[in-house]
Amino acid sequence: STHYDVIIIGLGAMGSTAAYQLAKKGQRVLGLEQYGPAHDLGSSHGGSRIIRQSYFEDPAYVPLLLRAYELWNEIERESGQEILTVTGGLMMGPPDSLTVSGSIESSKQWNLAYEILEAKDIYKRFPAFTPSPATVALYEERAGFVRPEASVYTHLLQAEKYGAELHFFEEVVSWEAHPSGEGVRVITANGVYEAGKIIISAGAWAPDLLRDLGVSLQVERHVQMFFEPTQGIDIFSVGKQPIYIWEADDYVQLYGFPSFGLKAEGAKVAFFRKGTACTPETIDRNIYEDEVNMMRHYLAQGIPQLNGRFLQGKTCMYTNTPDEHFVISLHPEYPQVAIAAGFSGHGFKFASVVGEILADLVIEGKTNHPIDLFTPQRFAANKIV
Ligand code: PYC
Repeated sequence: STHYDVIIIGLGAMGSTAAYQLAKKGQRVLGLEQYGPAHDLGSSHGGSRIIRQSYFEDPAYVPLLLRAYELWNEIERESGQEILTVTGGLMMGPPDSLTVSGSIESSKQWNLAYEILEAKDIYKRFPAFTPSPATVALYEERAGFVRPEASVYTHLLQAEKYGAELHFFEEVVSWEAHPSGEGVRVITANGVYEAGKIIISAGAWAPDLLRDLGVSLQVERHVQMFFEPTQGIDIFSVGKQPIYIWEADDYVQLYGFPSFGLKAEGAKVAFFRKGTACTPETIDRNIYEDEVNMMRHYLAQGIPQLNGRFLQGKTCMYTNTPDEHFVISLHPEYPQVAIAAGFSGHGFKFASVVGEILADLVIEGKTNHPIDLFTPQRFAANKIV
């Protein structure tokens, strides 16, 4: 049987970019995916994901974002496929909201260009928004969106061009790492595979595969909603409408996009966080009127022209860590195992650089990218801070 350098479990956002990076560097790669390429059952579908640099979650993400942009541009050049669209971005909310204050902090720390807009300036420049008088916004010119399905698909195609072997509709039953620190074995529904290293990038399916890691990963159900504008699509078009994260006066966070792609007669909007706990097996894929009405309640306040006909809702999963920071690391016990998990609803924009980091980790055993924030050991019991 073929002996691989690296087996990748899960070919979604992160597995696809890792497969691409590794194959390009000459590694013999086997990628295993339980569904088809760029499927819509996990966390990498719905046409668009926000990308931004003034990162309110933590300034430590900023250098990774700067590299992510470079790599998004690189895969676009290499493939001829458009993945990243820059639209500008508004981080809106009360001045003391994390959305606004955290974005300002990251911008200052990394010297990123930004503007602060008062409520009336927001409305003047971006008339889709009717913010309350207390609202302010950080406007960031380089924010925009990436196309998740196009990213996954393109990285997989390029990985295959560089020689990666990709198996779809092949579910992993179990994996084991040799206690010596060398070699792994993966058992699937179809066979047994051996390799020097393994990457576990299984998204919402990671909690089962990573039980021994000491990190509690909680999967959540979320809904991406598409609404038709009440007075024409023009003010929601790319070029006029930026991406936005809006923390309402009650500190509930929403986010949205200009009109694009799948439901081009409408625009996508969703709640950020506070989904309902689920597993990939139990997630309820139905969309309920009360959740659409909950969104309408916020649209009526802040984006009234988007409060038109409900066009479509699509469920999607977050896989949350307790502190909502990622897990990207070699396994604490097995150095031949790399993990990318718990992206907590804000990972996709990083997929390009996470692929590079995972390739570093399995080839070099380390990376020069700053990933200290993402160690699973931060959750270890009795950790001395
Ligand atoms: O990462 O920008 C983001 C985001 C917004 C909503 C969910 N994730």
